[in-house]
Amino acid sequence: TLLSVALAFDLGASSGRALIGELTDECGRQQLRVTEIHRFPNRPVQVGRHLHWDILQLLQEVKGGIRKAFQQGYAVESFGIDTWGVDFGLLDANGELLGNPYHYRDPHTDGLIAEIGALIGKGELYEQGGLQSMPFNTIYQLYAMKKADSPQLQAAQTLLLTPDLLVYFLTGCKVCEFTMATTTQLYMPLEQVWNTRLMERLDIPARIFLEPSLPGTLVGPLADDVCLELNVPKIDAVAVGTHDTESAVVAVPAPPGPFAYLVCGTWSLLGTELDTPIISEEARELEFSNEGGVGGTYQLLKNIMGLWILQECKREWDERDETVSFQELAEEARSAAPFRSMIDPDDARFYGPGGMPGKIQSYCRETNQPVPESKGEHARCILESLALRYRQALDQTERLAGQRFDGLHMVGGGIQNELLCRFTACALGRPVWSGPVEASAIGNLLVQFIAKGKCADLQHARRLVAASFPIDTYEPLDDRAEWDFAYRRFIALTGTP
Ligand code: ADP
Ligand code: LRH
Repeated sequence: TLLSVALAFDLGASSGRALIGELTDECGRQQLRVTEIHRFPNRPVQVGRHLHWDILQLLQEVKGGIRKAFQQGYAVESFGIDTWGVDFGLLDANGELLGNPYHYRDPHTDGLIAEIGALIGKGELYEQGGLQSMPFNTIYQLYAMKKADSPQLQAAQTLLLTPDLLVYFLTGCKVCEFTMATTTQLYMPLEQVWNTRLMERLDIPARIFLEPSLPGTLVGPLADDVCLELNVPKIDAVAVGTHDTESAVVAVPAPPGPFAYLVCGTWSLLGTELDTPIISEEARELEFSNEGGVGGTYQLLKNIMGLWILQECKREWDERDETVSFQELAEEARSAAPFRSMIDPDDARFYGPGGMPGKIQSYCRETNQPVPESKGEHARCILESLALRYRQALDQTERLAGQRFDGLHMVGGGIQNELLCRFTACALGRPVWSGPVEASAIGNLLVQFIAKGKCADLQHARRLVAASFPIDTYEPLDDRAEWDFAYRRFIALTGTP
């Protein structure tokens, strides 16, 4: 029996997709069946000095996904949208979008971590926001606009974070979903209120922030004109865990009890799920984030540069007409020599777009290591370095949470890189359980089912994932000594145990 049908849009920094989720019950055995009906690239656009998202193109793709769902005969009852964190659009007094949203990698936030840190105090910022200071956090973006005397910011009446903005375009309803709100660094997770005092001190207008709504809130139905345009019925939008990372954590197939996870895509988010934030001195020193999650959880996690580095190498090689797939890159990495050179993936030079192979080479040259030349050597260097960074972040998570984890759950697009999963298991000396790939979209669907009372809670949701999707296990190999030695080199290189 078909219990419920929902539609999820998951927009990552590199691509977006629409998945249909059908919740079924066969003789008391519930399962979730997912079908991908639409996939599209997410390509930022450089305009003058600024980097923007093509928000209208993304809206067009979402509309296309809704239309396709009904054309293909799915009796969709609701939809939800999750996206990458921190970014936003500003609405004027008439509810119209003021300008193209900035991409979080726009250089206008360069230097602002230090500037706001000096103004407010790094300790105070962390105590109040509980977040790793990343240059892209909404606070720095708004401060950059303020410093530029942005007429947009002056005219702004409402700030809508990207998923809320897309939902607004489709329904006309304005909400601020909680998990995204906690990525702004302007929200206080302990007090559970906006940090209006900090806004005042930075001259960021408090009027533009809406009261956060919890994941699972019903936003409203598709607007009449959208239904007419797409020739679809008035289905409801649900504010899911609209931050993609939080949706992904919902779909980690862990049994009850503490677990460690790695959400592996453009970024690598490694951490554990908690009931309350940990905002200690040690957490501040290690710069761990406490992000609001689904179902009253907090995610203590480290934001690691991730497969962005490989993605950017691939983009550069593709542009030079040496087109290569991620699969081929993994193959070439497999045949390259092990532990030749390593990078600190979180070195600031790797953050901005462009020239990535050259940045890796200069890092290796500066640190007196062999310089990677071939694509395989670059890819091997990136994948080994990421695996070592994961070991470091898992150790730190354990220290902060006072837990020991038997292994690591990996979810997200990056787990299609089997070599990375293998390397991670070897670096950790513990098993890696990988799957599902489309964790964010699946978590998005599950929160819709929870909102409709078809699924009880997070635990029920995770049981459904475990029952519905294949999970692969990677055991460490017998090259422990080599990985331990490489880890010591990595720690010496990055300087933080
Ligand atoms: P995001 O949602 O952040 O855009 P995804 O979760 O879609 O990212 O993951 C994208 C990453 O997954 C890419 O950077 C790439 O490294 C990896 N990837 C995607 N497809 C494959 C594949 N077929 N083989 C190996 N890796 C892949
Ligand atoms: C991953 C992610 C991550 C960061 C970044 C901006 O897609 O959401 O959690 O916040 O994007």
